[in-house]
Amino acid sequence: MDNNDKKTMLSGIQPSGDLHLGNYLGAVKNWAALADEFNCYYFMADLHSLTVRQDPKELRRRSVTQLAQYIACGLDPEKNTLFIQSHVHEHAELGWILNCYTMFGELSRMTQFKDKCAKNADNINGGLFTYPSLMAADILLYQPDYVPVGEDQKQHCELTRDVAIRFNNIYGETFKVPEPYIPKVGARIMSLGTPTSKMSKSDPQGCVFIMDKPEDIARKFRRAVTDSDTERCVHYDPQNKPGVSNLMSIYSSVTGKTFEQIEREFDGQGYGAFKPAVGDAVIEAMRPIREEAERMIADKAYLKDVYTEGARRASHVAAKTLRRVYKKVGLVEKPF
Ligand code: ATP
Ligand code: LTN
Repeated sequence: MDNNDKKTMLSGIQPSGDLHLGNYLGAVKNWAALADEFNCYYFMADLHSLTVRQDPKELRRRSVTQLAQYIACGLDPEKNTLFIQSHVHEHAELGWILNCYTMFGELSRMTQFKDKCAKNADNINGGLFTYPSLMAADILLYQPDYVPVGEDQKQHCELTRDVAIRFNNIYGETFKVPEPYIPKVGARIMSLGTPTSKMSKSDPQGCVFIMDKPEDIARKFRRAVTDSDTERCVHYDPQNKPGVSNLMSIYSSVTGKTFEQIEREFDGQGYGAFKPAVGDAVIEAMRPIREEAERMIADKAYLKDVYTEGARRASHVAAKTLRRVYKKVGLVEKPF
């Protein structure tokens, strides 16, 4: 049960593929460090994944393997509430209500919607458009203070705040208005192939998955696109040297070294030495995570226990908020 003296954190990731380095460095790694200080809720956003066509068997499998990856990345199920979004039906129900308080114009402005339309031109469905209302529901059900996400989700978090404020203005204080919580380093890990676009599972060549074998990680870093400047020195300048700056962010995130320390370490060595060094550091950081995740994926009963207990705890909180909302908007109380 929640400790009322602590603030609350909540976040989710779609189980539409294995977790990648962007998800890890921009999100999950930072979540693990918050468990003692906050009441934390993290979920597999399986309902969100349906906005893009999924193979049903794969989606089911990935929702559970993502849980194993969360735990392997350091999310202790004793300290965090870990659950599958669709197990808590209040998400879909509040999502509908909030759809009615989210404006067409607001939804039309979402960058992720525009990006996904471009990538899925043959399936621009209503769910893709109203995705942010469901995300607002995911968040507001738990009254969190902070929503830890990567930079790309900031716009959705801001829309959530606007919807919460709009609802509170009409019906009186109902939702806590949450803040996005974005890490300083790692908030936007870029593709190793196209360092001007974010690392994303839809671009497997530029994307390092936490379950990748060491030799695959090494190859992806060796082939990482660097910059065409003539000096070829390891220097942080995201405007003019996006490739090497991205590698520096990754190296800094996995080793804890500052950009100045990295520049000194590779002074006079050029990109040829830097790229494999980043690959090696990532391999070592990912090794224990991959091994632990593989071990847990084999233990289905354990994972089931974790998501069962998670859904039980999450439902308790979500049901309370939804009851208040139903009452405020004028729905008749359910008699049984
Ligand atoms: P898609 O491939 O569909 O764009 P994704 O790989 O971006 O998906 P999400 O489920 O959208 O994955 O993101 C999960 C979390 O990881 C979010 O908090 C998001 O901000 C963060 N995240 C995703 N990609 C990156 C990235 N390249 N750098 C930093 N954080 C990221
Ligand atoms: N939209 C997010 C995933 C997501 C989420 C959430 C994140 C769904 N619901 C609630 C934080 C809080 C994404 O695409 N990364």
